[in-house]
Amino acid sequence: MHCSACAAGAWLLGCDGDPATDAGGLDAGGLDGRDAGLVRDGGGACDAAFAGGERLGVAAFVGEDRPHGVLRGEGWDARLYTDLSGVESSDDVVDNDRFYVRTADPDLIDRSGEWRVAVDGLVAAPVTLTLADLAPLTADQGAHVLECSGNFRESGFGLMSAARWAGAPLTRVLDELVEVAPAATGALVSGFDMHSVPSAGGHSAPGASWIFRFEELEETGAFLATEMNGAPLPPDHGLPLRLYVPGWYGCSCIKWVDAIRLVDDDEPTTSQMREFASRTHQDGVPLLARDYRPAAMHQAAMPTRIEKWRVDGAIVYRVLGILWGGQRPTDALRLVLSDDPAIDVEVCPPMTQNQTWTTWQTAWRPRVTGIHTLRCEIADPSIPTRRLDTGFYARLVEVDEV
Ligand SMILES: Nc1nc2c(c(=O)[nH]1)N[C@H]1C(S)=C(S)[C@@H](COP(=O)(O)O)O[C@H]1N2
Ligand SMILES: [Mo]
Repeated sequence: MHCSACAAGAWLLGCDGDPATDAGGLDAGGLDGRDAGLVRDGGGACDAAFAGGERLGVAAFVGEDRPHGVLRGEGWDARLYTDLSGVESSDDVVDNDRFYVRTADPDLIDRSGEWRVAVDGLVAAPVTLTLADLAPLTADQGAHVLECSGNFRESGFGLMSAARWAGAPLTRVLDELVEVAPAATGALVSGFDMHSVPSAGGHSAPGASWIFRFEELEETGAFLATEMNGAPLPPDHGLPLRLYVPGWYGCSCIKWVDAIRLVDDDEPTTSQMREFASRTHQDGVPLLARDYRPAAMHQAAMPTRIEKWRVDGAIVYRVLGILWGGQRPTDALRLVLSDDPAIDVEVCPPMTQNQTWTTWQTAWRPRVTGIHTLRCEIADPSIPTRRLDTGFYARLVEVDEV
């Protein structure tokens, strides 16, 4: 999809009438007839294998039945899953209405007065910050991908989205607006987290806070965000203020931030950190923040859409996907197939950054019909890929013709 129907730039996923998004390939049973017969260009530098071909439809992922794009549930259990099948370029961001939601705007929040962030703990004197205090430090922070550490296959891994953010770097906020005591080694950031409806089965515990060492704030460029895709934060995404930690899982990106406490090395982990310990790859459940590893996303990759094409009289599948997470760009992507030899994918255009996702595609000629498993590997042992190693992002697809 080159989405010429959309106005300039980056709103591809929110573009109404967008054929790829409308195809909803993740949920559709079998091939999507609505796209049959559509001739795509397939003549670009990176999709030359499909030049002159005919796109016959989209092959469905199997076992992914959660609806996309609608907010369901209440409070901590509210979820909106993003349909990732339309991502076609590393520049794509998800518009604010379709960005995934994990925990809806708390019904008990009070935004009637001026929003205040209480800063205390190891400081010369406690201060209260307002949005006006943060404004002079607020700047564009670029596009980033956010993923819930509890992402899962049945949702099409739809607890992941990318957006362009604006905010105030937390390091600068602490340097310029707070008199931090010399004993402090980090900051505990908390957000409003009271909902009248409890989480079913105690699945999510109340209390949203995370502790960051100063070095982590500096290295990640963590910022207090006030804008998402050029608009004020939507209520479900933290209006008026949320933390954003580039490269870390969503559980550390506290929404509705209302307090910051300066702490030292003896600070116990928060309930939120303990709740998410295994999902952020900790050893056991660390009791002290200093024993807690950065909640950084390892390099990951997965297919996001599989199209069936006819090219020169033969059936060829076009596998489109994304790469995200990690600490440095890689070109060592390999697509591992249950019934066919692995494919070394040429990432085109190459991956150049780890902030937001990178798209890739490859041609696949399955030898047999039926349900195939697809998963990605990074053929570079120096790059940590814990979730790829465990098969976390494997997807099943049904091939009806070869
Ligand atoms: N106050 C508060 N902040 C929170 C949460 C929460 O439940 N309460 N959930 C966290 C989790 S687990 C994730 S994945 C992200 C989701 O952000 P989003 O809903 O804007 O996508 O918010 C994080 N911040
Ligand atoms: Mo999450």
